[in-house]
Amino acid sequence: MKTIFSGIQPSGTITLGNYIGALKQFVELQDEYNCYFCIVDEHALTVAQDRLELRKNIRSLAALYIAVGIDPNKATLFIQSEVPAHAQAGWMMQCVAYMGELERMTQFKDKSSGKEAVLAGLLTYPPLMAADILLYKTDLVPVGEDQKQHLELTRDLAERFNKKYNDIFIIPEVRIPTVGARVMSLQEPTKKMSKSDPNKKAFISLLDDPKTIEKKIKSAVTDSSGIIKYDKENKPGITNLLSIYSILGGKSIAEIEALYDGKGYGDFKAGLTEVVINALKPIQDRYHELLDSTELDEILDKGAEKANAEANKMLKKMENAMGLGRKR
Ligand code: ATP
Ligand code: LTN
Repeated sequence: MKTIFSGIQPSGTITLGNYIGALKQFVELQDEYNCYFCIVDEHALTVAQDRLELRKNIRSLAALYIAVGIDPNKATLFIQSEVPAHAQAGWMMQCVAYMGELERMTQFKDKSSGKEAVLAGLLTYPPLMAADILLYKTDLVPVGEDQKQHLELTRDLAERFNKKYNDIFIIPEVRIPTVGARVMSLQEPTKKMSKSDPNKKAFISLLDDPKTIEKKIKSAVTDSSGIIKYDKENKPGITNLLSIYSILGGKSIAEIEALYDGKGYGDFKAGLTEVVINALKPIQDRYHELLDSTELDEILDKGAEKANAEANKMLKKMENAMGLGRKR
């Protein structure tokens, strides 16, 4: 069985973007692959966090992974900081990466632009991500479109390490979904939907209640033509809503266009609201059952144990390759 690794930051409640771009594919892949799914809490430290909020978000994300359908008997779910090999290997990968290539990452440029104080970790984040992936001999990394550049860097770093030190890493492939790889902001449909967007109307969180979902969809930015048609260039708002409708409602874009032919945005938005609420209802029910359960702790304990065992093997190989410590 081939191995999959992917991670999500506990930097807020996950959005429809994270669900459609990442989580939904995880669920589909868990039968065919040996999967590691990680709550990358160390990555979340790259921007300011409130410690109580972070703790809450970590647990909430763990419950959501299970609530959307990750089966702990098939996949290994764990928290990054509970597997120290990640931080250790992350440091080693920082010593393989060049400043120039880190400064070229668009996520770094986006998140640092206009900020007075930028944490060093925001720049050195991709080598930690490379470590996450490489520790598990990962073959495939399912992510949304925005992570493609980080994956390319991971491959470069792995190849550089293999050449410079010892040929120990598998070079991972990226897997981007064919539809929904980039769900856009409801307020600025040319920007990706992001859970840390300060404007809460820009995203639908997986835990939003029906009233909130209705309000957010009502206020979603569209255009003035009044026609429900897929057109990325000229109608980015409607196009984004159509994609969400299609993926969550299980209808093709053409079917939805036909359904709302001659109708206005009001009808379309009401239909979409119903689709989103219905898709999220079972997830939210399961989430609330899990959140304070000991079942969730047991899943995370077991996950950390398995991940530690696997990651430590590769960490030893990395230390030996680089000449760290003593030979053991
Ligand atoms: P943040 O706002 O804190 O940067 P984020 O919402 O961008 O967070 P991440 O934790 O960085 O989310 O990403 C988790 C996964 O979700 C990644 O695989 C990422 O590619 C995917 N993803 C994030 N946003 C979107 C989006 N708008 N559309 C599709 N996939 C997305
Ligand atoms: N960088 C990713 C989160 C992330 C990740 C990973 C994704 C950290 N480590 C390893 C896949 C594999 C993000 O910001 N979405």
